[in-house]
Amino acid sequence: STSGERTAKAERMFELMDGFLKNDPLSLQKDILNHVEYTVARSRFSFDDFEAYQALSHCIRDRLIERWHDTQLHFKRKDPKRVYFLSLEYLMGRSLSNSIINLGIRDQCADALSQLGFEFEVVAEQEGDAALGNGGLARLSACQMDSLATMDFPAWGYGLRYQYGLFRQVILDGFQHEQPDYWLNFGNPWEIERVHVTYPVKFYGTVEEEILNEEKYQVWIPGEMIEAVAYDNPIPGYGTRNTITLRLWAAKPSNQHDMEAYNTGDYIDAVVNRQRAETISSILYPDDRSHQGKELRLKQQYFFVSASLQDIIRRFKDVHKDLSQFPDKVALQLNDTHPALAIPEVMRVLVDEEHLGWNKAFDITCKIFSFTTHTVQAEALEKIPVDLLGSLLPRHLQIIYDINSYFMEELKKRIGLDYNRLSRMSIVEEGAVKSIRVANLSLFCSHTVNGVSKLHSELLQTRVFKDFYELWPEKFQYKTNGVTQRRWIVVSNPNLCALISKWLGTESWIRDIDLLMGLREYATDISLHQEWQMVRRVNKMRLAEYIEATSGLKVSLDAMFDVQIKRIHEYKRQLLNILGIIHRYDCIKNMAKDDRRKVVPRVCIIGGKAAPGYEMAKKIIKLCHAVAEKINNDSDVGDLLKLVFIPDYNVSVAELVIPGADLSQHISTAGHEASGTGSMKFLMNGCLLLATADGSTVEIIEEIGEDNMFLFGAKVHEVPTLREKGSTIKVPLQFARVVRMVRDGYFGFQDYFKSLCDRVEGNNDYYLLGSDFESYLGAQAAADKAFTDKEKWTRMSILSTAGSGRFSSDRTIQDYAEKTWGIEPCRCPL
Ligand code: B1N
Repeated sequence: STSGERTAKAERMFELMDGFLKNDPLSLQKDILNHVEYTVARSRFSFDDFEAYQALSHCIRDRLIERWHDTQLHFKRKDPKRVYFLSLEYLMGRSLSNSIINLGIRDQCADALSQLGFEFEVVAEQEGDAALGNGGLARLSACQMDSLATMDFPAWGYGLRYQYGLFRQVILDGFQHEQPDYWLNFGNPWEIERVHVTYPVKFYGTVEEEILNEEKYQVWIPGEMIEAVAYDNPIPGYGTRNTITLRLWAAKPSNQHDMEAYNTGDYIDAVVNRQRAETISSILYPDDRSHQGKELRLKQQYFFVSASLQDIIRRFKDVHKDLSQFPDKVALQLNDTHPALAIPEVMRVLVDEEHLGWNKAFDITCKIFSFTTHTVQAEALEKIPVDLLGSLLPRHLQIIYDINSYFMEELKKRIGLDYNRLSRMSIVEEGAVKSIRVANLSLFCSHTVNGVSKLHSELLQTRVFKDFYELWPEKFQYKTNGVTQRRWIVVSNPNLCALISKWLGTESWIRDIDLLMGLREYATDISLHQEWQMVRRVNKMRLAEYIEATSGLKVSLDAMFDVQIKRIHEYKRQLLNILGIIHRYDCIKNMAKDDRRKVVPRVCIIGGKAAPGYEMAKKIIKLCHAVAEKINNDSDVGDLLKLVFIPDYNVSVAELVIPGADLSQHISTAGHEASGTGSMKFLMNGCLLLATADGSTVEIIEEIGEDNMFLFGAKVHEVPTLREKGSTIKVPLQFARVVRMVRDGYFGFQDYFKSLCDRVEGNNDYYLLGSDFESYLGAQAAADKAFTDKEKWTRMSILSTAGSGRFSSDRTIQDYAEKTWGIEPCRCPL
């Protein structure tokens, strides 16, 4: 049929469908009931909150699909340069509220539900978290997808569809236990299975030489083939029709390769073997930062990279013939080194399959990749053992060696035969276990590299990648992370959202975050103060109810809610926080009764997961519980001090806790937190920060001023000297005292906590808890004092929100689009 006929046919069908879905409450109700009947298949008038959630989600999904189709069609017509964001992790959390808000139909949905006898909040809470990631890096990916969609950028996210997300944390007797998160149990309305979008992904085998038209080519004869199936997750923008795609790959056994097995072998065994293919995408690795050179992890990385690139190249070739135009149309963003196998994979396709010639292929490769690193320490950089890579991906290993020879030649031209430096910079690390330095590969083959905060980027230039920076300074950029105000204010703090809009006289700040600055004008306005305090109090109430429901502990709303929520790591120093709490407890105990009236009451809240194999982190969790047990049951203390560990910290828990926090702690040893994004979420919500000058907090200080937060601790440049001094540093007596209390078994579990105590004393105190302790207590005292001055506190709180604009992921994405990817918005017409 001609294209004219096709258009006519499409128009006829569209008419038949009665146009787009409608968003008035009545239409929504009809659609909800429709889904109750036909999708959820419940008897019409008896469905519960969860089924209402399912039905409403499907209604929203239908609406997303409409917009998503239009967006994809629009992108296809306009054919702009696209960005492909490659990340092994996305922490999406819940989708319902977020989608409804971005579609701009929150009130209509709430009306529709209430007329059916349901409450919107309750229904939304039925949804489980999509936790396909570990922590900050993964949540950053999710925030950036929201910004890419909202700002109309032609972008795709690619990742893996793990069947098991990040483990659930269960606390038994104060110890962390991990339980599998089989999150797809109840179905997932937010994805669309694309049974026809599949690609074969090859592994193992050998490389052979082949001669074609008198040219030599390398041909990879794979030993195993696994099918990648696409699952599309539509990501709606706010205040725009644009809805982009997060495409996640699942592994399925391939139908092609094992006919032999069926014919000759045991049928049952053959099927069982086939099924094993699915393990590739079955589980998310729960360690952030430590890499172990596991084969499955490497398989996951290549699996997702190979499928994504086949998809990207197919899309390009649908329109263009000549791959030399690839860099004009495609930007590939490496989210840390996890997807770095994309580099040799692009080379392999261009050289072995497209026969482009090495130089031309390498030129194209270097023009399309950009690389973000989220790591601070050299030790945390990924390495792939050469043996492992050679067996799993023999051709890729060859290509990496070829890239390295070329790299070494180039280097020698620049620095001569400085062998120390050459071996430091080499992509191949010799040594007991010969391995590939993935960061060096990524650096050499990307046109730009960036850290995730100003401080972090400087550290990259002066420490981790110093050698590279000296030779290619123009490659280095810095980007400051950001978080999306749609999720972290509009969804999670609706009352504050309404208040901000009221005082600014507009909702435009939801798309244009700089407008938040307008709040500064009212920072001393008494009526704003009253409304602000009211909103904060309601949020605290919500949090207090949650605490009571999860831990049985009743907390006073007049106390300062002091929160530290993030992954448990020694460098993040949850231990410093706990030792500080012990000190506070000790002081209260030793006070005369009369003096206790002067104590500012606190509810200390700690939450976070420890990697299953990270023993020290697990001990910190146990210590927190042991200390809580003691304090919370001490009648001398009462409401003056409570300690709560919130179990199973995740995105939804964060949405509840952050708006209810008065004070939040970001207390990593200076130079260890690449950025930190939790601080930004608290800041947006008007929570004051108690922090060290590390990662993003350095820039937060620039925005809101040092006097608007509680800063303490050694600065980055002081850390090395302090470490050298080691046990000769005088640690405050209070510090020695609280560590001794733990050592002496004051909180029980004396043997178990011994190694934890050893870790913070003398030369072992690598993260400098001892030397920062006094200054930490000073900052805590300053926070207490400020809290007693309600007006001052409220002003600081308003100024925090007002100063949070720079930490929106909209700003981050604008930066990437202009300075790294070279892409422009492509807005789908309404
Ligand atoms: O990335 C965040 C930063 O805000 C944090 O400071 C940083 O610690 C975090 C291997 C990681 N760095 N590295 C990881 C995650 C998973 C994994 O398998 C490493 N995460 C960070 C966003 O920039």
